[in-house]
Amino acid sequence: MKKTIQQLVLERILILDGAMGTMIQQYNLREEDFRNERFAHIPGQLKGNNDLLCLTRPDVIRDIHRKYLEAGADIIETNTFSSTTISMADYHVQEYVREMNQAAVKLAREVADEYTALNPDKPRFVAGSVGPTNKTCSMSPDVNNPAYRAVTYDEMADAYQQQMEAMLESGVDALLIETIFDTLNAKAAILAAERAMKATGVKVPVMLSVTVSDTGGRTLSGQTLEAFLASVQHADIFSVGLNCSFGARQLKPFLEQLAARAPYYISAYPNAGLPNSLGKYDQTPADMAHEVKEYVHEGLINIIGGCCGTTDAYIAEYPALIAGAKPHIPVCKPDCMWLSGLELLEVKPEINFVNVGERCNVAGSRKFLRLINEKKYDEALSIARKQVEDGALIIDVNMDDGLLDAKEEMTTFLNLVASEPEIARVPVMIDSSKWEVIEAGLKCLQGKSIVNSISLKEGEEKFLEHARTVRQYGAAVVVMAFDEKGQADTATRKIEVCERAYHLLVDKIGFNPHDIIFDPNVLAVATGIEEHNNYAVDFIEATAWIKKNLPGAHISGGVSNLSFSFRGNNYIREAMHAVFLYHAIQKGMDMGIVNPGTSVLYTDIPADVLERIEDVVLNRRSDAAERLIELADRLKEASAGNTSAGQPVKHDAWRDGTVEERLQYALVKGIGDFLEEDLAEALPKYDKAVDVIEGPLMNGMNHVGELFGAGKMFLPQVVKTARTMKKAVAILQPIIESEKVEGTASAGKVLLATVKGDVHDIGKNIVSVVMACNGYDIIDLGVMVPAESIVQKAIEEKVDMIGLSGLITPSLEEMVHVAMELEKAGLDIPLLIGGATTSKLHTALKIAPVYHAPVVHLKDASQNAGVAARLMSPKSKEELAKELSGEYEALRDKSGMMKRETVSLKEAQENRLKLF
Ligand code: THG
Repeated sequence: MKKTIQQLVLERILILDGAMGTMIQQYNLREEDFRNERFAHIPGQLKGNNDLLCLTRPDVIRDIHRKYLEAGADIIETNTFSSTTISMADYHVQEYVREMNQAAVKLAREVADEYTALNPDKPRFVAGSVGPTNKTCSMSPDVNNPAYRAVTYDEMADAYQQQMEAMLESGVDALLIETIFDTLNAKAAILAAERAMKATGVKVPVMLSVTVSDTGGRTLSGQTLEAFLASVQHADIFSVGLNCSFGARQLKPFLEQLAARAPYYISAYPNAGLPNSLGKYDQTPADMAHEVKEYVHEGLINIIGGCCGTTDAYIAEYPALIAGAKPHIPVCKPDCMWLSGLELLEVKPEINFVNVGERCNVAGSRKFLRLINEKKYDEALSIARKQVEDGALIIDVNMDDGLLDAKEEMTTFLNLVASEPEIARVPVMIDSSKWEVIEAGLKCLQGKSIVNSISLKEGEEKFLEHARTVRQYGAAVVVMAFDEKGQADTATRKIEVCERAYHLLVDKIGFNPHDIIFDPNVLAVATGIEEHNNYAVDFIEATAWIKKNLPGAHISGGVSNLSFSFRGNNYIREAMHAVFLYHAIQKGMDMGIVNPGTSVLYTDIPADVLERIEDVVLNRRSDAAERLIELADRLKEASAGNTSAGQPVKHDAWRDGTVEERLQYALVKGIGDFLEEDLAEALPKYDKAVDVIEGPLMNGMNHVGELFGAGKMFLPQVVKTARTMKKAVAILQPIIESEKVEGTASAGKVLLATVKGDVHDIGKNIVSVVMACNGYDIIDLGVMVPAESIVQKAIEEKVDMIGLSGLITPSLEEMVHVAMELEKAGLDIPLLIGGATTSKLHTALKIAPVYHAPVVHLKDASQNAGVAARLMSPKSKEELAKELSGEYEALRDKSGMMKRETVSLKEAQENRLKLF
């Protein structure tokens, strides 16, 4: 009987194969290979759609699988990284995804089985490769609209489920959800895997592999690896690991982080080192093996393979490396609650209290309600930001108002929160009495959040159904002490309801007890109704009982409810909350929905006030309420005129700097609140409004670039910075316009695009701003722009120059493709090249040779205006072209690649001739 992966992983380190793309490149396939006769009718280019080769060149894919098996791979991955309707839509072949997945699994299965038959002691396995797709659920591709999403969670889950069902039916041994860059995409994939396994009746191990995007070790969507682990904690996971990102050496510290916390087997498949300036990987198999050896020796891994740049030669190094080595032993499951936003919140027993910010609640804050009603989301976000600054570890969000579309507002607000890294750092508590609103909220959050709330109000069945759904989305849950009879008010009732709910959740459906938060109902005291007097005591008693008798569970409550009868007297209210928390926390209350801005401490309350408040909270005398009301009235008179009622107004130290310093700080932190006043102050100091942009604002942006490069900022923060920059420019725009000399013509027309395959546009957007400020008309085609669209638009709009942007390595090749298309179309428009992986060397070697017009590489956005000005005058353009060709020539000579490039120029020119 063939051993399973689960059995083998206990015995030794398993070898995964290497890159599929790198191997495919070696076959030098042409458009006809990808297209074949079968896809002759499909418009656009199919070359580059590697997954399609399972249908059009199965011999090549089979050959690659065989090479990896020959090299010693225990597990081979199907050639299906992009085989979802979402990714395939780019190539207009989305209707074939089912067949593609089936064919891919069949190919891999056959070859793997053939090798197993040759040596049954080394069984071979097939993992279904599931990539992240080309879209992201938790980020907006549109800088102007951070709430926008190009794809929804449901669409993503459906597309994945379709792919996975085809894989499971065709015989995969595991599902490998890989190159995870957005945890919300991954959560949709995990849900899809569960659904697909249920639908097909085939259960296989689920493997996850994350890619980190910056040297700080975060995902592209900004999560730390610890936060990621919390987000996927609900899933039945076989292994977790890292792939792509960096070479083995650079990946190691992050692998260590993961292995120290993840209660799963650990996998790693790094790139063959870091790419050089041409986007190629130079590391040799022996070099890579040398780095991987450390993983093996330190017991970090269970599964090892290769990503970009690796081939069978790299994998062939592994068998000797792992022989006799001890596999990693997974750590234990956490013994506490894990929550996450972009960062992890570990609610350990030693944390005595977690405060949840209550202010983003349309029912609990008039201001928040007004802002949402008026769609002033920026200010509404400031309320959230302030709470986090004030120390809220979680923020509660509630949109339940009769006149609002709560579901839509929840979605919009949470999407906006996701693009505010200072807020998104913390987990969210989704607060609604409408189930559909809660579900909508869960679909927006990549972190592990809290559902607030479920209860036994509608009986056991509904309660458990909701609990199962909560778990499926990977959230923790607040359980209100409500049942079919209504709200539990006495200690006995609270205990009875919570105990019943606990056993249903834990015993009946195996809900993780650490993920249960009981809310025994904080109800208003001192209302004048005698039955209400013991409410706080009842809560505290129930808390003590729950803590002792329902292991793992947490206790929370809406603290501000307690003091409703003292509305209008903030000091008394806050003092009451402090007193209540002081007693409840001692008995085990470990969470609470509170106003994090409160400044009243239990120890600061004067003795006479404290006595009267404790009389009320602890229900110590029958006239307690009257005596507190009397005291409250006296205090109110005394503090008349003191509007802040015990809350000193906070002063931000950064506001004391020079205007340049403030602008830079605002940019780096992405704070738009003071831009108006700071820019107004800066303007008189500069000649022209444009100078403010090119001076202090660009300095700020450059500082951001440095911080990002040093791993001290992560992408969502940078995106926010770009938005703030945009906002600053929008404020200056009218002044720039008015400073333009009347009747001045446009400085020129510039077409900008992020090339196909790439979604990054921060750099491009900055260029757009800077160029627009310099009087250029900008036509921005956005991201993922195919070469055909660039050519067509350039002709239609008669642009003066084209700027191409890209951040990822494959964009380099796409830029060459665009340049070739421009040449083919007989155009003479200068080309500007920019973006993180681009370089002067690559431009000289690969792009300039295929296009006869000037091709200029720009190091950063500040160079654009200068170069553009030179391109606009025929004389200086010629000079620039000469300079460039000299420089490029020298670079080409230096790297000795002249010959090959001359050929491709000739090829391009021949193509051009064909057209005429
Ligand atoms: N349990 C759980 N969730 C809850 C509650 C609870 N969510 C809502 C609420 N109760 C907790 N949140 C608040 C928020 C604000 C106030 C009270 C509870 C509050 N607001 C001021 C008032 O009404 O006087 C409004 C002041 C203003 O407009 O600024 O007191 O119990 N699970």
